[in-house]
Amino acid sequence: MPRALAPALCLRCYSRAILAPQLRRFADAAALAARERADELPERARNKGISSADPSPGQVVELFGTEDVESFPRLQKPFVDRIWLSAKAGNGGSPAPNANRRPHLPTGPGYGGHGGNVILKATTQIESFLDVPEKINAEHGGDGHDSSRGKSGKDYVLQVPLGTIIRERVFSGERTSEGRRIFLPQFRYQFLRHEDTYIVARGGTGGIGPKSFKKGDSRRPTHGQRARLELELRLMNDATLVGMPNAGKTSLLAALSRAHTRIGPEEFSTTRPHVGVIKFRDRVEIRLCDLPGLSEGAHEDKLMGRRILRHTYRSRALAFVVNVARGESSEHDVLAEVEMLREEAIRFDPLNAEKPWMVIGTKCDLLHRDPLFHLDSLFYRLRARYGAEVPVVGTSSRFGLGLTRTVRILRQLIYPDMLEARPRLGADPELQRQPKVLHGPYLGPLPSLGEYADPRTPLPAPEPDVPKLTP
Ligand SMILES: Nc1nc2c(ncn2[C@@H]2O[C@H](COP(=O)(O)OP(=O)(O)OP(=O)(O)O)[C@@H](O)[C@H]2O)c(=O)[nH]1
Ligand SMILES: [Mg+2]
Repeated sequence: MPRALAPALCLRCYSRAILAPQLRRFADAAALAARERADELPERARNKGISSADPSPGQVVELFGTEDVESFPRLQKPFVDRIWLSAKAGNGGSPAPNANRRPHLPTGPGYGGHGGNVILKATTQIESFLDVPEKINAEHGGDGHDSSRGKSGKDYVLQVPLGTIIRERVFSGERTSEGRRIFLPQFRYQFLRHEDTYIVARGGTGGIGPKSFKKGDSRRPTHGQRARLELELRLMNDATLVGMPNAGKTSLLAALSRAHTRIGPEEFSTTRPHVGVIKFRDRVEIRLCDLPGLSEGAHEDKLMGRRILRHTYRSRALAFVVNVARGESSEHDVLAEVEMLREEAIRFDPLNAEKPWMVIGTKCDLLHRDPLFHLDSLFYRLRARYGAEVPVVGTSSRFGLGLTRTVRILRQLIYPDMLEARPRLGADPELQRQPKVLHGPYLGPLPSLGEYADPRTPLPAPEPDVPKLTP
């Protein structure tokens, strides 16, 4: 045997002896899985309550529609958007007893240090009040001692997410039947910019010793302020997806942006709001917020409706998401569902009535006539009812249909005056020949010159100079 063939033969032996049995095992496993999948269909049909051997087309659609490759169950990070906390600023320090202050001792023991303030600071780095402590105490000012002035206490700076509203809980003067005081919240401030700060409790001033001044205006140290606060987070976003449970909101957000969380066939798979960012090539950004599902009565906090709707407060447009592939067994009309959702949003906050809105029909990939029928009827009935054209888009998050149109409409709703981002136009000789888009010498007629538009027409000779009359 020639030497060069030896390794090749060895490889063939190896593949026969070791690889072939392994491949056979793989093939057997694949065949078994395929057989199991084929057996599964009647099982799923039975679970859905379909008993006959030949299900109707509607039932088939429903059956295949729920068949799913679900996302891996993702942990949704706990989210806290409303808390109560008590803040206490530091007290002022006492001066050293009987200390003397002289002109050559301007910062001597006659002074106590000032107490630290409690300051809230907005940041984009955190998203909720999860790690905010319930009690905050700033440092007290130090007492004056020996020959030195008391040290001022350090400020306590608490970072809170952007979109936080600060309310102070003020004693209303009334008590409950058990004698507990009733506090009512009063608005103080809201954070809309990164690194914005607000002092919620001021530290006390340090005391001045009794013999500090000859005129005797000594001062006792004062106490730091105490504040009972209520912090509420209303997320910063440009548009919100509002819809019933299982309408496909999270799938849509995941298809449109990089935000990704639990998507599942069960209702209320989303338990907290998520914000995804859509970035355009001209650096415009749209923050889209996905909310948990809403149901009728949400404005009365049914199924935590008010706590969900609070995040629509800062959005500039609302997108109502409805599942248009609802098959034959749909209980509700699509238009009724859209109107119910809008009504709930408006009842929660009347400002929502003035926001531009659109309707997004989801799951249009399901092979059924219903998506088209529902979308069509929605568009015409909305137009008849509201006079203006309400944008209605059909989408499929699973197959990426209608997403560009959705994004374009959202952008038009949020930034109606801004030009739309268009791909750059290729070099077109026709374009280059028009005035104002010249890239080379322009040789055509210039319309502004009127009858001398053609450059070959000689311009008229200048008027002969008229001799000036001398006085
Ligand atoms: N066929 C199809 N199924 C979809 C589409 N979008 C979502 N689904 C399915 O619909 C189900 C619900 O999707 P989600 O995105 O979790 O719906 P949701 O509105 O966020 O639901 P909640 O968070 O519970 O309110 C999941 O089983 C998805 O796989 C789609 O475009 N086509
Ligand atoms: Mg969801």
